[in-house]
Amino acid sequence: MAKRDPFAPSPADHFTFGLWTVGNPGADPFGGPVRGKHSPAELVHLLGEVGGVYGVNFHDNDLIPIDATPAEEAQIKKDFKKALRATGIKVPMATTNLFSDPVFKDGAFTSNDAEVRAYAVQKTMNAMKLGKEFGAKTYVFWGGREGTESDATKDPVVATQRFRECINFLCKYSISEKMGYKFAFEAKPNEPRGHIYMATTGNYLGFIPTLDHPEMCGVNPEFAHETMAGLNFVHHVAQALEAGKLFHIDLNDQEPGRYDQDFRFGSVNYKANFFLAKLLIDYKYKGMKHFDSHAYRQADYSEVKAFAAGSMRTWKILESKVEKFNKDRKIQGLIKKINRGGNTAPAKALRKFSKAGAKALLAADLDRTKLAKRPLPYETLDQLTLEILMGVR
Ligand code: GLT
Ligand code: MN
Ligand code: MN
Repeated sequence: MAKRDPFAPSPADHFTFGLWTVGNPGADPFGGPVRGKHSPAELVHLLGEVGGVYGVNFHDNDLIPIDATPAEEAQIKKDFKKALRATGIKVPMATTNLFSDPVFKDGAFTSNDAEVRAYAVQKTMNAMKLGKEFGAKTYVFWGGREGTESDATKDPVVATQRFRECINFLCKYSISEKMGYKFAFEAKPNEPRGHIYMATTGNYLGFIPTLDHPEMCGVNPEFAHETMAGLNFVHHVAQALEAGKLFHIDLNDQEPGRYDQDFRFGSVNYKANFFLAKLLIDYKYKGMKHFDSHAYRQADYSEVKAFAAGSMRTWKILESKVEKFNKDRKIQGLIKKINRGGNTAPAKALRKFSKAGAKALLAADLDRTKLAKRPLPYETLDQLTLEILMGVR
């Protein structure tokens, strides 16, 4: 019997792709499409052929072109449903395209034109209905056009208030229609706007508590987005996770300081993606792992399949490395050693404030010279991590 591939993905891994990811035709700002366009149903079959995929996500207009006739819409939905049935692939997430059409050239929910804002909300309401038709539970908001090139053009405080007004309305719409959506906000520092308002996941974590329904709102961080700005993505995800707000995640890769690359997951930053996998595994993240990336412009559709398979395989490989790291006695011994001092009286006093505890803490003998001399074997710890990643340990 052939040996089971330990890195083979399965639907239980909750890997998902977007119609816009595997269906990306390879256009960029300097050149047109290089791959022929596939229909939504064809893309579902492509994912079915890759194997192990749990779900496919879409923007309203990935599925139904913005100017489709009712007859065309009905046919597309019928074909898409048939492909989903044939492959067993689900639709866990949906979103709205609030960035491609010229109407959104100055933003959607933050546009200076109140009727453009109303149109953006109307388009989202229709897209939420479309998502529900296919069983989507998470609704993503990526405000790619919500920003400015020049701050002479828009008041940033007013923009935040407009954004809030639209989201509050849509939360209430989901509730009143019993849609049961969870909203997940996706930050990005720039591209396509010169400056996007909600630049980081942390911006959204600050914004969510100001909403009327914070309980149904969380975040959808994307690896490439914090990385573009030279920030540590893992730390952003950790803060969201700790706050119970990690509703969805976009996995891909990116070199800092470059254009929005959306490379295959794990293709650039092995180490950062290892620590991301470790974070999600250690803290038992149960949501979807969405690969928001596209194949190189040189790829044909057989290479697109290799790209999709590679994304999932890389996660599974990193998963096995996390297991190795967590079982490594030397590493775990060092981790135990560096997290020290927890059973001492001052540390205990710190855990819960009391007047007596504060008094005890003030009186505690904490010798800073001695504390500073305690060893921190971080060089060793990092080298051991590298050796696991390189497969020599
Ligand atoms: C677009 C963007 C992504 C978002 C998608 C959802 S659209 O491709 O670059 O990061 O997740 O709107
Ligand atoms: Mn991106
Ligand atoms: Mn994304």
